[in-house]
Amino acid sequence: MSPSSAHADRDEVVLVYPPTGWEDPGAVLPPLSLLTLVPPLREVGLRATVLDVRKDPAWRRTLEDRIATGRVLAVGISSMTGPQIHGGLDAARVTRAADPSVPIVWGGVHASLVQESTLRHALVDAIVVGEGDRSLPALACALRDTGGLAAVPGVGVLDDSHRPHVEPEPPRTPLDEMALPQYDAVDLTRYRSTLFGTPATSLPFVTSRGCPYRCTYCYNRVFDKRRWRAMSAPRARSAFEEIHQRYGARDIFLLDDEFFIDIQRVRQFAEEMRSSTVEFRFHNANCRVGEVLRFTADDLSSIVAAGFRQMFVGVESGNDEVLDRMEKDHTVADVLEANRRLATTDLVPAYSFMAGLPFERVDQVHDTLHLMERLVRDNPNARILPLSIDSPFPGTPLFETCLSMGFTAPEDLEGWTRVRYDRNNFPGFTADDSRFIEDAHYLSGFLDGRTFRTVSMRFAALRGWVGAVVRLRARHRLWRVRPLMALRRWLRQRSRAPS
Ligand code: B12
Repeated sequence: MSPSSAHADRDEVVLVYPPTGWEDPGAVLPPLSLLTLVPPLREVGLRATVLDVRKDPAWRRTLEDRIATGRVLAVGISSMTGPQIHGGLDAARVTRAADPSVPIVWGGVHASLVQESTLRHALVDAIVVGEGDRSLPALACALRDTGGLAAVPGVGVLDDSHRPHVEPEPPRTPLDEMALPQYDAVDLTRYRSTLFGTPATSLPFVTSRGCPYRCTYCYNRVFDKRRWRAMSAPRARSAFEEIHQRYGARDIFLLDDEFFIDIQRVRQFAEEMRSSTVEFRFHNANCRVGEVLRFTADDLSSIVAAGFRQMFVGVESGNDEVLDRMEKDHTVADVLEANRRLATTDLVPAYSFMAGLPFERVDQVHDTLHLMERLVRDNPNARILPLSIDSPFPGTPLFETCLSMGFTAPEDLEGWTRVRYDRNNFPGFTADDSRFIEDAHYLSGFLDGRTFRTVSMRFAALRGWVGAVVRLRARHRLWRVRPLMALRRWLRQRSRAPS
């Protein structure tokens, strides 16, 4: 559809967060992407309703009811690449059926990275590319005042000749000038998330956006174009104090792509937080290996004193050749050294890894599992996140490599729903190698003997024991026979077989 008449009588935007395909019961974070967009919409006199499909079993009815009021200017859908698009399409279908005159706007990382095929889908009227904080209110005002979306910064539409047209993005708002996310736009009592072992009352927050580094697989190469901007330390402190005052939260789940880029800001932040009257705890801040090595012993102590608990450290591979091709700018020796330094502190490093890159050999995946075991051995505090299986994102150098090595990109939005993060996406591997990578994804979830998520929760009671076996095999690279995986496949087959 193409909206054409102004809607001065409409004043509401409905924002939908579809299931991500990775919902552990009791471990779902409030949808920060959308809660962030509520205040800027309010600032221009509009109302925003946030509909989190993961937490509202009656979401279809809620969406239909909102649309039936006749006040909805647009329905906005957020999506990452992969299974989340599927739920986004469901919400778009409900919207279209309820009132075909309500424009459907897609935003978030997928629409920003894969613009053309998103725009060409019949259930997409417009996309917002990059951050929505300025573009979405501008888009909604344009719909209200003119009914058209022709020249809204950061907004893409199909032009009259059916060609995609995307207006350049507006300048990004300095983070110190942004309002707090509107957390109570959802029912916070429904989010007692213990995702990654974080306390259930944690609220998610970002103090910076983007990242200047060059990892060849990362969405940031396109989304933030390697730019990084951050809230000042004093503003971060006042934001956290405001969060505590309004919502009572002291546990913060930090979602910055990389929190520690500016060491001066880190030092100032630590200072600010130490003098705050509220004792905050910061969970899961992302940190590069190189940043850990840059910290002095004093830095590490002040980071702990500031309230940092578990940190995510992106290791990605246990093989230098692979790390080099990922342009990670660290080596396996750096990882071991960073781990040794972290072992002297109370910080809990949760290390993340990837596999299934098109140029990767299976023995290099063995190296990664080997390194996981070594990290836990050197630092019993260390936790291992389940190995992620690479999914190439358009616009990244890795995507080009994948194409040149036989990967065929999905042609349409439906095709992108089938990208998986627990299955090998690259056709160059043999069936055996693919199976090994998928097994490694599963088994790595047990490696630290504690495990974070459902990949292994079915065997939760056995995790200590299974973890010990997985560590032994990782250490000695004993992967030829994988009885746990054989058992798992057999059980799956049995449960699928007709009785
Ligand atoms: C939290 C998070 C999650 C949560 C889900 C979110 C939630 N609320 O529960 C969980 C942990 C479940 C999750 C899962 C996954 N995630 Co995730 N996640 C994140 C993370 C760390 C933060 C998201 C966030 O809140 N950012 C802060 C907000 C303010 O920024 P934002 O989301 O970009 O939103 C802005 C714009 O995008 C835009 N916008 C967003 N939505 C909309 C909607 C409309 C209508 C408009 C107009 C604008 C708009 O406006 C917002 C404000 O400016 C990001 C990385 C990051 N730092 O952003 C990765 C990230 C989004 N995740 C990613 C991925 C790939 C995944 C997975 C799909 C795979 C994986 N291995 O992790 C899984 C799902 C697994 C599966 N299906 O098998 C990728 C997405 C890449 C892509 N091409 O889409 C990211 C970028 C991480 C990365 N570096 O690769 N994730």
